[in-house]
Amino acid sequence: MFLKKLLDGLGKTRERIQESFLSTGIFRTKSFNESIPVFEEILLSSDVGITATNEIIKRLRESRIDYKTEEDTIHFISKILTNILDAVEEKKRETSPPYTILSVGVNGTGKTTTLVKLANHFKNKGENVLLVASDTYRPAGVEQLSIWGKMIGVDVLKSQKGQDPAAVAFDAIESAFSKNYSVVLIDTAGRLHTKKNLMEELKKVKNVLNKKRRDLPHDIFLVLDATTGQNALSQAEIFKDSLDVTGVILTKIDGTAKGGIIFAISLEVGIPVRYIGTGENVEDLIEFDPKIFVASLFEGENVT
Ligand SMILES: Nc1nc2c(ncn2[C@@H]2O[C@H](COP(=O)(O)OP(=O)(O)OP(=O)(O)O)[C@@H](O)[C@H]2O)c(=O)[nH]1
Ligand SMILES: [Mg+2]
Repeated sequence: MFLKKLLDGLGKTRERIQESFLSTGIFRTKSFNESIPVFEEILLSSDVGITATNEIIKRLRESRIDYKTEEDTIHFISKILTNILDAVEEKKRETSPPYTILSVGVNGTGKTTTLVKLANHFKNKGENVLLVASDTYRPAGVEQLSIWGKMIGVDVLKSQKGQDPAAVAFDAIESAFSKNYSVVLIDTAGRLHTKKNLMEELKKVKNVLNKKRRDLPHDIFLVLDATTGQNALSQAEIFKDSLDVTGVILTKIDGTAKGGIIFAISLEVGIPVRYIGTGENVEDLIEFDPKIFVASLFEGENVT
């Protein structure tokens, strides 16, 4: 089930990589040196990006392994790719309730949808979840969250248009303490008059939580839209500079062949990818696992 979702979700990126391998016969009919530029092209066309592609090719050249079979080659390439993702993988840590997550990102990347998916995920694990509509910039956002909350059976803390998002976050934590919510998910705006305003507002939300209790928020998830490719990368740089982003959630991976951006994010930005969004429904969220992700790119149906 989990794997099928990943395989379907990664459909276009997988096709791009697998078809390229099959049709060009690289590392099979061509020599190592002839294969390298073709492989480079495959990586670039999947939006792995120049820096990450160069690094992967460098590691491949340095290996100087005499690949006898296609399996050998794929196995080794998979190892290189997994190592890149593993290098930034965040270790699981203990958090005391309410486990508090702030979602941030530019407008339309999928923040609200993703928080609803997370709410559903935690609710199914038996947690008492509160969704918080801290996007006070766009009233439709509050409405959107309320509707979803009702659908999945999770409480939603609503806000008024123009209300201070930091005040909403403050109320949310008060409410979590008094009503024993074990998970608090705070949705924020993606658009304000300027980027600077947005960053300042998000910092304020974070600081209010932090004043309430030193360990809050536990996670700040940056939501990035995979279909925007290299653009997502520059957003990651900007948000990382302004906020202590603890993880990336890469959405809309189902609609793009640009899934390779995940390697650029890991290698160049150094933020671990924590979840990936594979569709518009509440179940379409997968906890990210580097090994399974890479294996499913190459091995498809054979992954176990
Ligand atoms: N195919 C696909 N669509 C997605 C995914 N995640 C979100 N979407 C769609 O992307 C659109 C925008 O999603 P929202 O959750 O409203 O994005 P947002 O970041 O909250 O937007 P703003 O609040 O306006 O900044 C919606 O149509 C979602 O259904 C995904 O993983 N796959
Ligand atoms: Mg939203």
